[in-house]
Amino acid sequence: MKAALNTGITGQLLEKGVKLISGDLIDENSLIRALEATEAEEVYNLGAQSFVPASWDQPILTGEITALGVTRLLEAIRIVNPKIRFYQASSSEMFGKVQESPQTEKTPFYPRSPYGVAKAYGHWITVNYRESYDMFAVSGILFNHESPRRGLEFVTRKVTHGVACIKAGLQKELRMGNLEAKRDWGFAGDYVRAMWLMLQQKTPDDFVIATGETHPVREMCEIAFSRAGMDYKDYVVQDKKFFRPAEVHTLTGDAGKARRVLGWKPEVDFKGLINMMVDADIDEVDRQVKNGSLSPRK
Ligand code: G4F
Repeated sequence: MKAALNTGITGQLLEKGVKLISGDLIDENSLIRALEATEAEEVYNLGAQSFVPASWDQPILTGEITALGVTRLLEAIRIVNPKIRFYQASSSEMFGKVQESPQTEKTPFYPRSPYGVAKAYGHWITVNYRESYDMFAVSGILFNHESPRRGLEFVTRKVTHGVACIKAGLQKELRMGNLEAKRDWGFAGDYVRAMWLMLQQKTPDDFVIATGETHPVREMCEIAFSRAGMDYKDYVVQDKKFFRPAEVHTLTGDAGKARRVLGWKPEVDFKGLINMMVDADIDEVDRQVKNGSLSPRK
């Protein structure tokens, strides 16, 4: 049985046959009950307070969920069935103020936000349970991964949805933060395949998952607006409100180990990814305008 622990927001686009079970990374007993009810063989922990700016507003909540939540889940596995294979969603945000480039599994962490610090804890507690209890527990150090299902607060989707809204006459401009920040962006579908591969190996290990290409936010805006026949310079406005107290300026991953050991490589390139997201948002906004749930400005 495929089961997803519903720790808050119910996804609108769940695959048929997936059963949602209520639970919370703050509530140990709910995790134990979910593992017992599903007789899970593999657990993928993608649960987190995952929006970096929110982690400065709610650093303690972020630590409770994104850091200690991992220990609660590992403890629940140890109690119910220590043979369960565990995947922890570690993050390139742990590299923060990067100590070398590109970043590999051996690059030291220097997180730049309460979120990054919490993820570093989650990463090391996973390593520690593997070494302390001989559990099959692995971390995927995933660089930014995006798709049309991305939340609207993250930069790629904010831009692609903004493009669709501007094209439909629903808004006139797009207010953004630091356009010079650079990220290594890949397609979430490719990255989920890597997560699954990690749990099918003979021995547990940690892997960087990335494309190895880095692009500035500005270039992402350029591609997204031009897909809809517009020039981003006519619509994008920088606003101090969206700058962060401490920025991660640039991230580039080296997924050489994943390529060698897992046979993994990404199939969607950067431009293909942004175009896919713009096309999906244009279709979705059109549909909402037609059914009256969104109306153009007079
Ligand atoms: O899309 P973002 O909010 O993603 P961020 O902070 O890199 O984190 C994402 O990827 C991580 C993997 O490395 C995950 F662990 C994490 O959970 C999340 O999924 O911002 C990307 C960059 C930043 O440098 C930000 O300053 O875009 C810059 N940016 C510029 N203007 C903006 C904006 N980000 C957002 N969200 N909104 C803006 O208006």
